[in-house]
Amino acid sequence: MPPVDVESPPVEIQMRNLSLSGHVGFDSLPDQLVSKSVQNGFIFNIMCIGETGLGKSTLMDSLFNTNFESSPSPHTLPTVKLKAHTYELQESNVRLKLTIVDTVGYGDQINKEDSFKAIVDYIDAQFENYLQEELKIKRSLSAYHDSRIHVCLYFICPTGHGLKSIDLKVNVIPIIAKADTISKTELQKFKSKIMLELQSNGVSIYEFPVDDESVSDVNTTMNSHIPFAVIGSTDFIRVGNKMVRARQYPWGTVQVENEAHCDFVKLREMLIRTNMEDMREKTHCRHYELYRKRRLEQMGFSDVDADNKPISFQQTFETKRSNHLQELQQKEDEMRQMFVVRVKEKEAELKEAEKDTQKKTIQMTKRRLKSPEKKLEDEIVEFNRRKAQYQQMGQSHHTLTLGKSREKIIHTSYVLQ
Ligand SMILES: Nc1nc2c(ncn2[C@@H]2O[C@H](COP(=O)(O)OP(=O)(O)OP(=O)(O)O)[C@@H](O)[C@H]2O)c(=O)[nH]1
Ligand SMILES: [Mg+2]
Repeated sequence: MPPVDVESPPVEIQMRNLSLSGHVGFDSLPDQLVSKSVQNGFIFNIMCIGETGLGKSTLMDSLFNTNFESSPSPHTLPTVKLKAHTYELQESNVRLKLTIVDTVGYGDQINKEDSFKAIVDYIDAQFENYLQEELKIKRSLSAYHDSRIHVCLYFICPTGHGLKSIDLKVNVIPIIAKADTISKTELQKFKSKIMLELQSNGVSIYEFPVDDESVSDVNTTMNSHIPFAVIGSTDFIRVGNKMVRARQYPWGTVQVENEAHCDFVKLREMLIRTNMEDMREKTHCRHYELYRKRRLEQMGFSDVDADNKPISFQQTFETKRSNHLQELQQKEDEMRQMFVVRVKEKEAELKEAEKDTQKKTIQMTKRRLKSPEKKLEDEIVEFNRRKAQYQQMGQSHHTLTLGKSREKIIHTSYVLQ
């Protein structure tokens, strides 16, 4: 397929304000949007970070006024494990697919750095899954179960000290857990101390938005109450004619939803009733956007070229493709050259070996030839010796015939045989 020409001709765009002379109907768009959203249902994902037994599960039960039936975690895990549970909830006609991610065993390890890494990896993995879905040619984002973390509740122990410098690329809301274990005067000091520590550790926390007029007042007030000091409970007591969540002690009762007792209501108001949609939006438009940008840049994509001129996806792709082909060609050339060198080396080795073999064969043949030659030489020597002896004997025989004893002649002829 020929490349698509991405440069469009300049078009002059004119804007004019017109008034309508009758009802058209597009004023129903917000209603259409609401109806569609309600039909699709909503997704909200909460991550709870906090030490074992800090009241995370109890708070979730209290926030959503249900029983998620979670079981307590062991204290002895070698590493932090992340467990996600998804629940389908319904209130009026609105369906909510809620996922609660628990950091099982958090804070129980000696090496706290590793436990933090598991959390960051989990958060990134959810962003990555979404990105992969988005990059598919055949996307099904409407049916996709979005598991990106919309809010991370960071549970702080009221007796703890020294906050870790967590750098999470999600909306973080710090909360003081089990706030019934801290006195009123201590609590204020503790809150300021935490805010200072978070600031000095460079932890960026989620702030309730103040740009929307309808919620700017309440959100501004609420921002000043962070970190919320909360209490959770699965027990109920009767107050008047109502059953309310409470914790009972020998000296009295704390009510979870009593604003004089703790900030639970403030948290629920901010987290669920006022800013849930803002957290969903910020997750997508801010945190995910940053992740996506970083990942696409890692993959080598960019909106501008080296001269800062806009560059299309297709151009980037073509450049990457030709670079890749060039690299492949270079590798192939290198391999070919290497092959030639290796063949030459082998040839030389073979020649050397051949020479060696030839030498050895000649030596062996020589050795083989040498033995009959030696034999022949020996025989010649022997023959010559005998010949000389015989000649000598001939002479002595002549002498003998001239008068030597018979016995001697016989002896000589014996030697000659
Ligand atoms: N004092 C006090 N105790 C609480 C509060 N919330 C929970 N607890 C108690 O703390 C204990 C642990 O509560 P969980 O909600 O299971 O704590 P968790 O953080 O989910 O614990 P793991 O999941 O095991 O890490 C239980 O005995 C709760 O009753 C609270 O606000 N104040
Ligand atoms: Mg729990």
